[in-house]
Amino acid sequence: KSQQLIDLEDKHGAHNYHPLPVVLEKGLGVHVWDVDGKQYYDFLSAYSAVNQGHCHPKITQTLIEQSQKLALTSRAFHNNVLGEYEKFVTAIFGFDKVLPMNTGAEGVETALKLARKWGYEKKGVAENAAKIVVCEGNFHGRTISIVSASTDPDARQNFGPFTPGYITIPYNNISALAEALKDNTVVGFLVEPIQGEAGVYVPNDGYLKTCSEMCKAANVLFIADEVQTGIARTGKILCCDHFGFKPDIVILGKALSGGVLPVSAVLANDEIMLTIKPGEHGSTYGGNPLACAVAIEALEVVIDEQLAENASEMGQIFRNRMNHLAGKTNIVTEVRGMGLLNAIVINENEESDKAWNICLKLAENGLLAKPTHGNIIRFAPPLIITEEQIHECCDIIERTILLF
Ligand code: IF1
Repeated sequence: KSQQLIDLEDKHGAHNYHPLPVVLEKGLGVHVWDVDGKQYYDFLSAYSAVNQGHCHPKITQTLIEQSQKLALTSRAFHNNVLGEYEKFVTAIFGFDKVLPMNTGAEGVETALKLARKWGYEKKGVAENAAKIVVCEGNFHGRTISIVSASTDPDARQNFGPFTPGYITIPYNNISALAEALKDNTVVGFLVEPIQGEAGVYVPNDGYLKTCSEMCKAANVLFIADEVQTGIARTGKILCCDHFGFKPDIVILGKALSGGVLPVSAVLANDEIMLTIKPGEHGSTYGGNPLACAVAIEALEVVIDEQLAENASEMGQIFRNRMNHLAGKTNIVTEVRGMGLLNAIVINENEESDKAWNICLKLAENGLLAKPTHGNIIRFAPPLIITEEQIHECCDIIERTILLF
């Protein structure tokens, strides 16, 4: 049955992904099941969108109830959920206002537009001269203006012409940012607190806070893309909270809805947010009642179930076990991450698809993970995982890797 379904995708669907040969049918909590009823631990969590676990009963219940009342009005009219959600989410993250969108990429595009708008109307940058500083190895989404900032050839190849106005600097490099900030047409610095797709690169402890201070001194907006690192994934509600500073703009997505429908958000204070006037930006589904109701519930679950604290504790156990494994085999050359956003680097000097083969074997042994950028395997389970489950999963990873 799996093969029949894979063949349907191959025949009738775009070939824009290369999935593992697993066909999933059911998900609940940390587990997913394939069409043959085989159970797996999900260590990808839909790229960190199901932090609360698959099909969380409270989130699903809210989805059902709201969808039977009012799902979509468009912003041509008010609705009774949007204001409640906006009050709730701005209080949790500590910003004056939120601009609700749908996908992470739309959130990033919105942040880019806000930074430019603020740059012209508040900083006084000459029209159409605004620049945004981005980092090598970034991943911020798949739209043309976002891949215009990418350094990944696969993300850019034959998608030009590209949007101008980016300055690219190395990640985790203070002096490179200092140099870029000398250009007074720079309006924003867009950065992932941890570079996820690049391979879970955690910057030096002082990097982000120092960048934030340098941006403030240069009257440049610090824009944190927390689409993947946010919502408790790294052990704090925002990854930036580990480093003791507040970004000027925060972009959220993925787990903001607990994985039941696309919900993203851009948070900022009035000076920045109010530069966009009625009719200057929006989206059909942005701020729809269904998304707002689900997002309130998804965030309440994160708080009530103390998922940030759990992510921090379980992540420490996970990295300790992976470092122990690295001591027993030369296949694992590095372990890195924060909270439950972790990765191991595979020593591929002999075979180039060893990480892929390890993931195939992990799937056979009941754990789903996928390599990112060749030899790096990202491990990101739902944040509800228990200590007993994390040890069972480390046993599976250890048993599998020691066979290679
Ligand atoms: C794919 C991974 C990639 C993101 C950050 C914005 C977005 C993402 C930091 C855009 C999305 C997803 C996209 C998905 C695979 C996954 C991903 F890092 F999470 F693994 F690609 F880098 N900012 N990341 O990570 O959000 O528009 O997708 O809602 O495109 O294959 P989106």
